[in-house]
Amino acid sequence: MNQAFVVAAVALLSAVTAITPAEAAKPATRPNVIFILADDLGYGDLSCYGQNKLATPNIDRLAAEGMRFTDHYSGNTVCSPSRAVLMTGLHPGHCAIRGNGSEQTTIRLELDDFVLPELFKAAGYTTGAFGKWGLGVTSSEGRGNPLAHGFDEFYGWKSQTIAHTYYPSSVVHNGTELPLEKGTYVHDLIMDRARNFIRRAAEAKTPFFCYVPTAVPHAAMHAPKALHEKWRKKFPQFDTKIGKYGAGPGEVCPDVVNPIAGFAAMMEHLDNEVGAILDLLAELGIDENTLVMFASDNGAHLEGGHDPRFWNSTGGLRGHKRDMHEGGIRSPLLARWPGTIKAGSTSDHLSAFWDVLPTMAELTGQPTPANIDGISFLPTLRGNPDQPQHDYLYWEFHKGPKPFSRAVRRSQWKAYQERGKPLELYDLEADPFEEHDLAGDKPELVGRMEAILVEARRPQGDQHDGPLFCSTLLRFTRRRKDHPVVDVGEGHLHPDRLERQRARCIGHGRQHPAVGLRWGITGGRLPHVPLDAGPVLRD
Ligand SMILES: [Ca+2]
Repeated sequence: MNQAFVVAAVALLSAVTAITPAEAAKPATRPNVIFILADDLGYGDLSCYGQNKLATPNIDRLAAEGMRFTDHYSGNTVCSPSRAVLMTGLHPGHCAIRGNGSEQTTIRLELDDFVLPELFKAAGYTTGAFGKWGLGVTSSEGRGNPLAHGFDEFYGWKSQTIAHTYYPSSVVHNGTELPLEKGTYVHDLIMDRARNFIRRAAEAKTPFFCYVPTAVPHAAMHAPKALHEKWRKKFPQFDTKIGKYGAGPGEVCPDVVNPIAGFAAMMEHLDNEVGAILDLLAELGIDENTLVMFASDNGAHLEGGHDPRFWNSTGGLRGHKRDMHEGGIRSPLLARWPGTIKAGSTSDHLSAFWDVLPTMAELTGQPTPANIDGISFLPTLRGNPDQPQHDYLYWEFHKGPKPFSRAVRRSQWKAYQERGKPLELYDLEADPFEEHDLAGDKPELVGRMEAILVEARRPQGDQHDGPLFCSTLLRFTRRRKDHPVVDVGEGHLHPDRLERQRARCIGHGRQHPAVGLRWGITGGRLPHVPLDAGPVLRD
């Protein structure tokens, strides 16, 4: 035995014996992850972020026993594009989904996107999603279904617009639509399923990723009756106010007497359920091996009779859902992982939804996918000061074919631009509520921000009309034996119709020469190949 080996062996032995019992008890690999995504919850809606008209003691436990981020951002300012960013790790200048749209065609992830649940699958996790998917019809075959993107189990609303009511006529479990009795408050069934999933995975000793995209507190302001009555007594002055909203298609969306009380009751209910999840982790003995995160998909809303001004739902930040001011995109982010994340800690690390995928890659020991925009914030969670930083964060939001509003955050500086209007510039350190536009005083900085607005994005065709329809329409999605099957929205195209559709796609490409078409075999994750020399292949 050579001397160097002996020295190394002794050093290793010393290192092993130096480990304290507390360190030895730390889980070494593959922690469970629970990601609770609130819907339209504002930066100021949690008491740990300053809410003082209602309390969220259980959600606050995530902050008291973990880390609270002050400068975290949603993926976009409305549901679908924000969720697409969370799934893909691409910021809104690169992510294909940049606005809400048709659940049949425009807001579905691509089958060859490598997305968050697939990352967990690659790491050997069991995966479940419970609530509002927001990226397609969950009972459909193919791209709209969360099971096509790496989830082992899905239980929740059939579609994003049906999730506007908490009393839908059906719920979807693993692609199958199940009728519900009239008056069933589906949110409770969903949360039960989420807890059942956690329990089953823990008892099977399988690491799990449990994604809980709850619809709370999105309109309609439907809350459990007893809690709603409790809050009506506290705020009787709003009993004359009726919250109206709609859900579709063909769904009943009851009016809400006193939607102010409805909001408080929804929040209390969600808070209790987060508490129930934390109690379950303790009961199952997996507290110290489970990372629980909580965030919101966009800022506070103004719908269904909700009054974010009464609640100070944005915490004073300017703007709401659907715009790019801070109140539309800044999100709470809480992360609790006892024994690893320092209890009661706060971080001002500049981060956004596109950072979640690489964070989870690092957490699970998986390679970070190439060409994504996120940066892992696991060092911050672990208290490691060696945290790589973004040069900037970028967003764009589409209400139609072109970006409607855009924003850049770079250190304390915020650039904001609505279509057709001059760029505005704010110093968030001195002016957190974006009240003083400094664009006229800082031409050099404005120039840099304008350059970022150009460099940060790839052009995108109109996601609401033909070109994307073509890209949806004419793609091989899988091969069944020797028969290529082409995704045509909700159905499949057999080989004898292929030529007709191919010709139609070429024709469409010639009518729209400025936009690209995608064409390729995606079931086997092969590269896309051009359909025709005419259309430009879109990345
Ligand atoms: Ca939302």
